[in-house]
Amino acid sequence: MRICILGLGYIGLPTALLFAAHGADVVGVDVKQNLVDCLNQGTLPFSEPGIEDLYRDARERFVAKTEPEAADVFLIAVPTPLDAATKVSNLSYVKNAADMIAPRLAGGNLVILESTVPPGTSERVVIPRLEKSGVVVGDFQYAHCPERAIPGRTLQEMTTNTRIIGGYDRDSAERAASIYRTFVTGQIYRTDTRTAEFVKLMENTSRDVSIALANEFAQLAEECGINVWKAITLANKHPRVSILNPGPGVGGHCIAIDPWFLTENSTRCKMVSTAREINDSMPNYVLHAVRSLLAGVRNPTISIFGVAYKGNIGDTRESPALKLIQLAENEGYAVRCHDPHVGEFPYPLMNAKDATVGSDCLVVLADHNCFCTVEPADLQMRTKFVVDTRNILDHEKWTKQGFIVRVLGDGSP
Ligand code: SAJ
Repeated sequence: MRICILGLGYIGLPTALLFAAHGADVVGVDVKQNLVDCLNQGTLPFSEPGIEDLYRDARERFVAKTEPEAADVFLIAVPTPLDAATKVSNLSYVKNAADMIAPRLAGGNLVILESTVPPGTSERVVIPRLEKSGVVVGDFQYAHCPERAIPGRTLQEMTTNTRIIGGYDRDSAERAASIYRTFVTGQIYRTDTRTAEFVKLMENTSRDVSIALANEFAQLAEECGINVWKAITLANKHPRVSILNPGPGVGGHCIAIDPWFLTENSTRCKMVSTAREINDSMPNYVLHAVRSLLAGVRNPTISIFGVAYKGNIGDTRESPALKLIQLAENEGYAVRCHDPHVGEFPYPLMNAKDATVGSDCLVVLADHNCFCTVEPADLQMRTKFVVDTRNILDHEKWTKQGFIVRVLGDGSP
């Protein structure tokens, strides 16, 4: 089987390597020439547990190119960004991928869309573009199979998670299922394309709303002088309650974006957009906590630990750190950043010592495990304030070293 995978990002590349390592001949396609060159020379563009070993297993059957080639199966895994100004999905990469496939499409081919899209996109946008080939759907097969793997555990989850396959027709769903079966050990559920598109968006929206609720609880708990972390632990003892963790906001390329895909055509829904607003406002709330600690400190400097959007990964897309840094700089603070997991970031990254020497407040944003073992005695800060937005530090240890520790939602006055 020959598979042509368009988009070699966080989803497309691992998917391509998994197919190749399980016996398919894979052409990975990306418009970025330097990414294609690097991959063909053996350099991976990002790290994920297990991906280097997988790449070694896949290499014989994987080649990267900038143009698609004729294949039995085409798989689209390109980004679907959100237009920040309009909060409407930008489908240009998906359209472009379909347009690139069309001239190579033949009867009997299967096209799979993995990219997350608003409901109806397969029928209204992707299939009509593919049909410009002169081959009509039915003569080629089509399925939407949204990816569900979590960054940091991508390979494991791509293999073991359940998959939803939305087939244009029964044959399309069966064929797509049999292809994923080459490496997926989780259950495979079949449905239609529009339902599959909707299900994917519901999943991420549900998580966004749950996090927003935790963030709202954190703010309410503070107003009541209650520690939200202790309260959540107790509430979660209930057999049917499972509250998530508050934090500095929701980042990443999925949960911070996908809910808008669900509501972009709706005139009446409120909860989804309210949750988005709550989560987007969390950096403001964190800054508020920093500001109350730093009142009276002249020319304050703050040190941000963890600019990745979440713990133990190096991905900074839509990270709450970006907004917090901008807000803090606009407030007149000098901001220094430290993140051992992140390679590239719009602001300079420093080691822990340089980021904290002479600083007035340490703000822990991403819950990297390595931050739990930072020794407060090693830090030479001017003013010993800490804002722990993830409740991950050993607060007793920090307090013993003279730090005033403020945990997001801890109810302290
Ligand atoms: N977060 C909290 N509190 C929590 C959990 C998460 O503040 O209790 C924050 C994280 O710090 C992060 C954001 O939410 O900033 C999102 O992180 P995440 O770990 O919840 O999810 P993602 O964005 O890394 O991956 C999600 C996953 N979706 C679901 O769990 C429903 C993953 O399965 C999807 O494949 C992925 O989106 C995607 O690509 O759509």
